[in-house]
Amino acid sequence: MKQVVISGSGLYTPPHSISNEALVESFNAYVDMFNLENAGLIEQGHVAALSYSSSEFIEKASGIKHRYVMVKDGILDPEIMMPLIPERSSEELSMQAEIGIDAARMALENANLKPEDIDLVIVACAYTQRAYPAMAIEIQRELGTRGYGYDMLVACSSATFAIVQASNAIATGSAKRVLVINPEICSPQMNYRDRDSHFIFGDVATAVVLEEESLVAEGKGFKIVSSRCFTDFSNNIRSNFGHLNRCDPSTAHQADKLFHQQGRKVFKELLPMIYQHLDEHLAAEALKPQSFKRLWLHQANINMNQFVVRKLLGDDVLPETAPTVLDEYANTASAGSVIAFHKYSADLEAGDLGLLSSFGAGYSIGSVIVKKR
Ligand code: CO8
Repeated sequence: MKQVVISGSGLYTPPHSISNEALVESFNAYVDMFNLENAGLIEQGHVAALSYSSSEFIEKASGIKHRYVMVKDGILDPEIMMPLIPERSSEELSMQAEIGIDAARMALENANLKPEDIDLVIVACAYTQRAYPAMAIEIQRELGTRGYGYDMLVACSSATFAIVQASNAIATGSAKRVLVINPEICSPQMNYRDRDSHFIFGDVATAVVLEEESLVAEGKGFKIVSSRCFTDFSNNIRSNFGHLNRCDPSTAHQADKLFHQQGRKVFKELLPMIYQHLDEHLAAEALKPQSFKRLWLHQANINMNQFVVRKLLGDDVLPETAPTVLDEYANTASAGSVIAFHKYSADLEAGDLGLLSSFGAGYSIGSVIVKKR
C-alpha cells in the first residue's frame, strides 16, 4: 500500500456578504407581511402567527455572525427570499464548476502542481447542481486534468469521505495524484422563511490535493496516518429535493424540498456518536487526544464543537487548538473543516498531529488523522 500526503489546499470565498442583522431584518419584514395577510385566520386560531428572529439568538445558539453567498439578489427581499440565479446555457461553465475550479487552482498552486499532474478529480459536496454529466468531469475538461473524475454526495461529511476515497485510490494504485473539490452552493436550498434554520448556511468552495508520498518533496504537506467513516440513518436532517419531485406537481415546491432539520435532536443524538467514533478511532491508533496539535472540526455549531473539544481535551483548551470559521462563513456543509484546515495549518511543525473531522446529515461522521511532514 502506498502512503498518501495532503500536499495543498485551496479556498474560494464568494463575492457577496450577509450579516445576521441584514438577514433578521428581512425575515422580520416577512413575518410582519405574513401576519398582516393572515390576520383574520390568526385571530380565529386557524393559522399560527409567526415570531421574529433575532441576531442575538443566532449568534448564541450557533456561533454564526455572517455568511457569504454567490448571489445576493432576492435573498433579502421578503417577497422572494431565495437567490435569483440566472440559468446558464449548456455551453457555459456551470457555477459549481466555476467556483470548484477557483479553489482547485489555489490547491494546485500550493502543491506546486499543474492540472495535467492530476489523474483523478472527485467533486464531493451536499448537492450537485445537476445529476450528469458529473461536475467532476466538467472540471476535468476545463482544468485539463487526466484520468477520471466522479461526484459523490454525503452531505456534511462529503469532504472527509472523499479524502478517504482519494487516499484509498492512491494507496491501491488507481491514481497517483487526486484533487478533492467541495463546491458548496447551499443558499438555494435554504428556507429563508423558516425561523429555525434561515441563518444556518453560506456558500464557499474548498479543494485539497492528495499525492502518493514518494512524489512529494521531503518536509512538504501532511501525511495521512489513518481515516475512518461512519453512517447511521436519520431523518432529522433532510431535504426531499430530487429528480422525482416534478412527478407530483401538488407537492413539488413544498418546504420539505429544502433543507430542514430537528436541530435539538441532531445535537443530542450526534454528539454521543461523535465521541464514540473519535474514541474508537484514536484508540485504534493508540493515540491520546492530547497528542493532537490541531482539530479542524466540522463547522455547524460552535456549542457542538465546544462539547467535542471539552470531551476530548477538558476545559482548558486554547481557542486555536480547534479554530472556528463559522462565525464568518456560517455552516458551509462539507467545506467547513477544510476551510479551517486551509486557514489554520501553516504553523504546524514536522511531527505535529492534526485531526480533520466532519459530522452531519445521514447521519455521517468522518475523521482523518494527519501528521505534518
Ligand atoms: N430567533 C429567535 N429565536 C429562535 C430562532 C430564531 N431564529 N429560532 C428558534 N428560536 C427559538 C425557538 O422557538 C425556541 O423557543 P422556545 O424555547 O420558546 O421553544 C428557542 O429559540 C430554542 O430553539 P432551539 O431549541 O431550536 O435552539 P437550539 O439551541 O437547539 O439552536 C440550532 C438551534 C442552532 C439549529 C441547533 O440546534 C443546532 O445547530 N443543532 C445542530 C444541528 C447540526 O449540526 N446540524 C447539521 C446540519 S448540517 C448538515 O448535515 C449538512 C446538510 C446538507 C447541507 C444543506 C445545505 C442547505
